[in-house]
Amino acid sequence: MKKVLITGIFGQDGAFLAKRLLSQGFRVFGLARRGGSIKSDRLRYFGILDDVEIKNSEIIDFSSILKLLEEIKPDVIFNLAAQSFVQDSFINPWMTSNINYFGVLNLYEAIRFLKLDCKVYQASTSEMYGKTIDDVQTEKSPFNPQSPYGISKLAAHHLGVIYRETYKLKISNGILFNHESELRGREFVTRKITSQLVEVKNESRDFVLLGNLNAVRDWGYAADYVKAIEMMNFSEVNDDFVVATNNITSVREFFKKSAELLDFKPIFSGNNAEEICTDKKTNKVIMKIDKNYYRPLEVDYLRGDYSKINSTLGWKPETSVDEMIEKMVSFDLENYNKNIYFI
Ligand code: NAP
Ligand code: F7E
Repeated sequence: MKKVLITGIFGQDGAFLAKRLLSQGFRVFGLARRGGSIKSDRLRYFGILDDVEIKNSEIIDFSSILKLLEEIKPDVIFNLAAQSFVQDSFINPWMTSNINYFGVLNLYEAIRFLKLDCKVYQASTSEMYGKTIDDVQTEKSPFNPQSPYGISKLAAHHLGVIYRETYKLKISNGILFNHESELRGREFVTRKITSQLVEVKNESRDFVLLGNLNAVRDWGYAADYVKAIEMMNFSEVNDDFVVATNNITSVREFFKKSAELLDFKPIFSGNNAEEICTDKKTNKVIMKIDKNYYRPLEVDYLRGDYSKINSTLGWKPETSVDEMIEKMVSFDLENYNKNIYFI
């Protein structure tokens, strides 16, 4: 039975991936930092917490990673562990860089030291493109990161390329564009919108406070995207692949679609920080701008071309952004007040 190690297993992608791999009979180990039981909520939600072998470890502690790899000797590693919140990377740039770059260096050096012949997936990101020049980003588009998060991930991305070429490590970098789900952390804008709009509907919140409504993202569904990363790590190819939908939606449109599913009639008025959204049915304000949610530097526009992974591995997105928003809104409605947090 193949042994798979997933770092960051308590996160959104870790949970979807563990569920997929367990259902195919793999032995799944999960690297996670010690923490309250709330961190394992996603695995508990899928009913798989007892099926994964959780190892408490720290990606930034080299000796801890070395001992873990020596003990497990995994055939396949998915490195998902990261400080993944872009806004937080401006507040904690050192820790973000430490986890997202030096953590990856630790992993690759431990693999080299132990001479493991394993496949590795590294979670690269569309944030590496940052201030984009191309209308649609491919594996060949220039990188121009706009945050400490983007820089840390770009450094790790290049490290993977260098270790693949120099030491023949079997590394694939997945350049994943934003992917969301009902298991997404509530600080990210999509789940913030769906969960807080449900609270507005239930009258336990007055309105949703948001930042830049004009930001445009290529949003896909996380369950589709973990299928792509599984395909990368179980193929013979070691390469870099964009995973995206090639469809774009602004934050404003995402809010509007979510509000309409909850039977609001959203009307936007005002400009910039004075913009509000009113429910035409009740005349109540359901969204306001809070400048605290503006980023020091913004990534305005991302749109990915998934042709390479489609022609090489046969992957394509299956869930549209509208279907995904429906899933997220339904989930938040059903689970309102049930204390399911997915932090
Ligand atoms: P997530 O929900 O934030 O999960 C990341 C996990 O990493 C968390 O469970 C976190 O655990 C863990 N972690 C953080 N620091 C760690 C450390 N020092 N040692 C061990 N574990 C640590 O992120 P996700 O959305 O599932 O994304 C998975 C990966 O893909 C991340 O690397 C992210 O940067 C990348 N990515 C995500 C997207 C997206 O749109 N979702 C797009 C492109 C790339 P704690 O609770 O202990 O912090
Ligand atoms: O922001 C704008 C914000 O925090 C999306 C991570 O998974 O995807 C994610 O990074 C956009 C930004 O995701 C609010 O300014 C407006 O333009 O949901 P987000 P992100 O920064 O794109 C990439 C691919 C990753 O790799 C990351 O790990 O929405 N926005 N108002 C807001 N964002 C938040 N969070 N909160 C707001 O109130």
